[in-house]
Amino acid sequence: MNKPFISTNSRSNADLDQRAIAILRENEWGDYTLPTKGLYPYQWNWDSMFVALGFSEFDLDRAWTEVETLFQGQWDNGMAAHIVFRQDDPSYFPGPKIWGSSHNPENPPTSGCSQPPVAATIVKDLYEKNPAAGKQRLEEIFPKLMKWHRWFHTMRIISGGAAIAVTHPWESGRDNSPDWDKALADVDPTGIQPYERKDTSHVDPSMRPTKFEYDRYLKLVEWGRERGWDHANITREGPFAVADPGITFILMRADRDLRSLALLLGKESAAHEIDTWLYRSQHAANYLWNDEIDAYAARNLRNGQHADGVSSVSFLSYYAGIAVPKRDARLQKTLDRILEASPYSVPSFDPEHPKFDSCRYWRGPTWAIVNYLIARGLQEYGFEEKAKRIRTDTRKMIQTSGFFEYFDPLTGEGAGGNNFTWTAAIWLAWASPMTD
Ligand code: 9WN
Repeated sequence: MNKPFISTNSRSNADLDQRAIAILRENEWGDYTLPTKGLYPYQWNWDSMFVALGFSEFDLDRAWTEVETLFQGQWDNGMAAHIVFRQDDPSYFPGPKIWGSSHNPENPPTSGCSQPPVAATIVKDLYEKNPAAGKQRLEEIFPKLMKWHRWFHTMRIISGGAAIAVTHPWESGRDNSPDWDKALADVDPTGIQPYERKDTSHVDPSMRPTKFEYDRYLKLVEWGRERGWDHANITREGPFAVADPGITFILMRADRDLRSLALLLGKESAAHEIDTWLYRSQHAANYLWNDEIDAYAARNLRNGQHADGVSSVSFLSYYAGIAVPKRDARLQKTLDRILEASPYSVPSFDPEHPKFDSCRYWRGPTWAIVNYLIARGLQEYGFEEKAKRIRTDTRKMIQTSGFFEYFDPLTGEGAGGNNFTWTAAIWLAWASPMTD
């Protein structure tokens, strides 16, 4: 079991650069990369895209390959799944049999839901690093990205709406965030098959989701499987559909980047189609804004109820390209308050909220990947000091604790899995002084 630690002699930055490269290499599994050995033995969607960003610092060809292998699991309906299973590994639960998603026998089996679509933005980054080397690969990946974004805009929207729904907390990538608490409590887990968790044998259970949550995660998987993973039906009628500021903002940004790639490739009609998606952005942001907490917040699509706490993804509005002056003044105050309360920002959940838990996964800990996205948006909107603060915090956490999955925002202590690929990737691409 991984024990969190604070190292007493922090290593030099050059050592950390080398160690980060070694972690990417050690977690490589042929043409794809594991989030970390033991805890996560498959290819995860947004992990792989951050991994590609990390690889692009020293092996651009390998970075493109990571993107390409993820899309080997793409469904005919366009979905790029949250996990691609290439073998059945007993060290992770739930594996391919439980998901039961035989979407296309020619492709590797996958899970039945998706994950935050950072891919188009990262593909644009890879292309810009070396346009000549990337042009052909961009041509090939572009239609796949288009198909995936279209899937979100058709399968994860409830009629008349614009914000993107998640139909499983795993789809959000922020599994046990308090954002899902109320909607998840409405899921009745009666009748689920007995199961044995594997995650708690790798990581201290106090850092992981609870049994209450896992029962409901499993119920949602069984519900989807029994309906043959009919995504439109699951979004419309399933037991759980919550508009997610994380995916909504990440997709908005990815749509903008995909649009510029479309124009670069001379694909005018694709650019027009993307315009129709972007046209609804402001509407989606309005829907998510919660006046009571001065932040964007998740919203249960079954009853319109807002989450009542601030998650770090609220601050992805800048990354998404959403700016509403009056609202932003309030959002900035919220961010100031949270930065003030957490020495190692940005906590995944408001440290002044009663549900905050500094160690438990997405209920408080700071995640390097989310920091990178938030700071990227803040920087683009001229909030340079805050972007710098977030980057410095990320650097400090890695320097003192190592390449952990996530960090305690109050102490900087590392938690969850160790030798974590996306933390190493973010170090290489953004947090290391080498990138100054
Ligand atoms: C379920 C791999 C994934 C990340 C998610 C993170 C966690 C899985 C789990 O690990 O989720 O998808 O079993 O806990 O929440 O964001 O992609 O690193």
